[in-house]
Amino acid sequence: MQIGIVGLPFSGKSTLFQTLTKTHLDPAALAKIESHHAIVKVPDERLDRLSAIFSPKRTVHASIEFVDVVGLKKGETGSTQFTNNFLASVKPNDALVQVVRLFTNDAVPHPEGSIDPLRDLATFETEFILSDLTVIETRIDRIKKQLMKTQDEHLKRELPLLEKCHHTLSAEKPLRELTFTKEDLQILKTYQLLTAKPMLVALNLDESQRSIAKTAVDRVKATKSGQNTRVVSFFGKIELELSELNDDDAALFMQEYDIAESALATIIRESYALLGLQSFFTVGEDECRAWTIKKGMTAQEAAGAIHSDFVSKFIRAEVVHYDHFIQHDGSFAKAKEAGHWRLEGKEYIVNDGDIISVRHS
Ligand SMILES: Nc1nc2c(ncn2[C@@H]2O[C@H](COP(=O)(O)OP(=O)(O)OP(=O)(O)O)[C@@H](O)[C@H]2O)c(=O)[nH]1
Ligand SMILES: [Mg+2]
Repeated sequence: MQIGIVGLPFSGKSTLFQTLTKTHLDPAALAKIESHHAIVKVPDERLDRLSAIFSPKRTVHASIEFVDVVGLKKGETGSTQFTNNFLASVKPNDALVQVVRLFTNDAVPHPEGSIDPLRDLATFETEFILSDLTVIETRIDRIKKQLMKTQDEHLKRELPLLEKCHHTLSAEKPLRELTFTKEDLQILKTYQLLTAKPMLVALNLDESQRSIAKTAVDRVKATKSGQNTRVVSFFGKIELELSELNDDDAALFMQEYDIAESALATIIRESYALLGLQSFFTVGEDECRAWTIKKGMTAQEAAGAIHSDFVSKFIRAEVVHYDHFIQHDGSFAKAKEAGHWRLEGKEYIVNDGDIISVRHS
């Protein structure tokens, strides 16, 4: 799972990237033209607790890759230029975090000359819609030509889908506002359409703007519809300081600044929700581990996340939910006695927090 951090120049992308990934980029690295990648452990208190119970040799958290997407340039007219290079680096991401600037800082002026989050969001939307329109129009032309030669069933199914997308984009709406079937998504995936990517809008505020945070979030939310967009706010500068502290100092710091949850935790949680992800666990003396899967996956598909061989060799899954396991003192025997230990088949839909052991041939 890869999440791209995008936003106008000087909006705080690299600040957020360093906060999330707890990496430090020196000025030379920041000035580089390639995007920065880092893999982040997904914090999960449940896994920490399981690990305390089993004392395994290894504890493995789920992970997400974040990318600080660079490449937006200032054009000759002074406005930001969305180069093909930049758009190409956005494409491989599964979801986007768009950093939008609300903080003021005279040392780094906003590239458009003023703070206006709705305008900045609209700028991105327009550019991404234009890029998707080009991809879709080219594809529609090609399909129409091919259909004059052959009556390919697959192409016949694809055409109305692309026409539906074209219609939406022509009305200046992003594709993430549409609902697609699983099959549609499979077809669209190959085109890596920018406006189809789930998006988390992250408003970057100054510590002194605390009182306007909620209004700012609500104002952006009012312009966004659909389940594939979420909006949060964060305090870029102090969050970066927070991420550099050890756990004890961080707790004190959060108390002092009245921060309920770190940006890292908020953004990972929201990204999980946006991407329809959830975790299940495997436990034992060797390893306690959290695995990331899509919501709605069956036990057989989930087993495939552990090992691709498990899909064909799957027999049954032993399942106890984390909550039941903890309620029964972290004992499988007690959970079983209370009727919370189940043997499930291939079609069982896995729940967030299930502890699973796969029986396979
Ligand atoms: N006052 C204030 N300054 C911030 C905040 N977030 C970032 N900055 C400053 O703004 C400048 C740009 O931040 P970056 O994180 O490098 O922004 P960026 O979006 O990666 O910028 P480019 O990669 O150049 O497009 C830096 O000098 C930061 O210290 C914030 O929340 N408050
Ligand atoms: Mg940067």
